Amino acid sequence: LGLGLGLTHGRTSGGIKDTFLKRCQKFNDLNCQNVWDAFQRAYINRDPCTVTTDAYDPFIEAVSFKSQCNRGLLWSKTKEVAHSFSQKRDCLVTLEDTPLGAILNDLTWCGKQGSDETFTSGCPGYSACDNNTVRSYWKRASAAFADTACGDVSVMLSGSIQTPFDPNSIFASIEVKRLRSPKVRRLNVVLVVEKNAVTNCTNGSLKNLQNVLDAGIGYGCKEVTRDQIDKCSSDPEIACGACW
Ligand code: ZNA
Repeated sequence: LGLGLGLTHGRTSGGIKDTFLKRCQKFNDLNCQNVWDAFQRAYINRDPCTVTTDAYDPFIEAVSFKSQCNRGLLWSKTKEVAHSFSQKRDCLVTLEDTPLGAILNDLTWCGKQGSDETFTSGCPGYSACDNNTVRSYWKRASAAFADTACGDVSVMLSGSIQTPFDPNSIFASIEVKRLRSPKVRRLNVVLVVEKNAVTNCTNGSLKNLQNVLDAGIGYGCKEVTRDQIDKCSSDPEIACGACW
């Protein structure tokens, strides 16, 4: 029994810590051991359904942001296309292109009461409980990212669903509320339309988006095909301003 548990421990916590440190070290200005310690303190020895967004404050502070004037790209239900664009072009930057997002993207983690380990399996699902270890993290990191946005902000939303501006999304419930005029001048919606598109920029949920925007923030919406986005991703000769 002792041997079995010891082995599991070595594999699980060693695995995520290694990944975390490797990703962290790509950002030269970070003290990654301190960053890992601050991260762990948020959820270690806690029930994985009782981790609040505030628990990550020390970690967020340990990893500061550069402000993203005119380059901030938010996304909701468009993770793959948003990252395929932002990873190839410098003109737009998502949370996952910054340390806070890059270090934890696609990882699952949680703690357990009475244990000092980090687990990567057996964690509650993303929507299993409110104060979920992973979702609280993305809420907190998204808030920090939205706070650094300024000038023109872009958001990629999906034209393949009936409600591109989903009130339950982190984009709607957290990020939009933190965009404030006059620091943020304008929000440009890129509505990604593929062959299976079910809606366009006249969508009712997008009216709701305009209505909740802070007064003074301009609004625009463009329907852009996936092909157009891919073409701009792969052709650096096309100026970003001419992509859509
Ligand atoms: N990198 C991430 O994994 C991640 C990033 C997860 C959640 C949020 N974010 C931030 S907030 C990101 O940088 C965007 O700017 C914002 C997107 O959040 P959203 O508006 O809630 O968008 P979404 O597409 O509904 O969810 C975002 C991601 O969360 C998804 O791609 C999944 O990885 C995850 N997710 C959402 N709902 C579930 C889920 N995973 C499992 N089960 C779910 N029900």
